[in-house]
Amino acid sequence: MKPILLLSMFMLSLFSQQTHAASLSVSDAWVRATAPSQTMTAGYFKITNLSDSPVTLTKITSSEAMSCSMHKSQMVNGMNKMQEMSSLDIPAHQQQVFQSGGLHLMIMGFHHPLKVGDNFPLELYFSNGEKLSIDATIRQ
Ligand SMILES: [Cu+2]
Repeated sequence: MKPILLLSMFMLSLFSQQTHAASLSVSDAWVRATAPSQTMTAGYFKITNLSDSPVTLTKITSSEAMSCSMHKSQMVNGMNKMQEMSSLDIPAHQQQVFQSGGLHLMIMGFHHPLKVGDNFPLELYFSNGEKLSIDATIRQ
């Protein structure tokens, strides 16, 4: 094999190691669009812990809103109740799904009405020091 080819393969393997170094991945992130007078909305996504250790999601923020809090909807005595969660554990090689009727992100104090098709930036902070910046799609 020619040295130049070996070198480029080495560089390629270095690159792919780096892109897979993050132990967490977020997919299918979206936020519900709002009417002009609406003051809160919800966000949903799937989060996967690709690592061999449990990781805790400790905080979510957005540059476009005053507050983002993690909530869990539960049926209590036939009534739908929301409970605020200060953090969320993600076991090793497991996924947590934020979806309608379960875990969700409650977003309050956004600066503009959220329009379908726009993006909504979110920052997720984790107990292992990792931080993920994502763009959620705004949908109806
Ligand atoms: Cu809620």
